[in-house]
Amino acid sequence: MKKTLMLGAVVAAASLSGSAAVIDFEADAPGLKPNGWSPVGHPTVQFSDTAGTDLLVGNFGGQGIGQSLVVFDDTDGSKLQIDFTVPVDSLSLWFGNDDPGWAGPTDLAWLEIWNGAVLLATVNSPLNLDDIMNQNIGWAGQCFDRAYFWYGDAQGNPFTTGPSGAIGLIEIVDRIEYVHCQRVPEGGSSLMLLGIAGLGMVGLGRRWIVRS
Ligand SMILES: [Ca+2]
Ligand SMILES: [Ca+2]
Ligand SMILES: [Ca+2]
Repeated sequence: MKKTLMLGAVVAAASLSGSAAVIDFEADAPGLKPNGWSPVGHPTVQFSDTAGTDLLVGNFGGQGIGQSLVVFDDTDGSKLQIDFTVPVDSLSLWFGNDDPGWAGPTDLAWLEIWNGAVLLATVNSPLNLDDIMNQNIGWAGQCFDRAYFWYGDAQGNPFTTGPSGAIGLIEIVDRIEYVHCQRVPEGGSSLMLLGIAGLGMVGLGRRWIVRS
């Protein structure tokens, strides 16, 4: 019970201050995870595999940073779906398993940002193809409640195995940082500010009129 209360306090503090929370998977039991799974200490974040139920926490050496989250497998076109039950306005994550034996120079890491049914942004990053987790990708700007991360070709198609000999690259992510959206000031402070600004403009207008 005490632990639950403490977690609640940490989450509330993060939402109020806007400080970044970090998911590093070190406190999570290794093994398969169901879709909709939340890591220890982050009850407002839910991970899902968009094809099948193949999320797994484990230690993959330099492909992660200690324990990391993997989206298997290399043939089903999986993306990692991240849902935020409390909206965020900033997200970044580190990615690994950029194995040069299974990817080429035109392949990219992709990140899509959604708020409800609205696609806010699509960003991508080249892979440095050294099979080491030493790159990250992210986006910040306005509140959102869902993101997708995946490895794909230059057009964003996720990897599958097909007759063309398409390759597979399994997503491994770690050090996921997010910031809850800042709360709107209470008590109509925004309206008051608008009102003050409006009065100022009226004042300027009057001065103009007097001078002319
Ligand atoms: Ca980790
Ligand atoms: Ca999958
Ligand atoms: Ca790398």
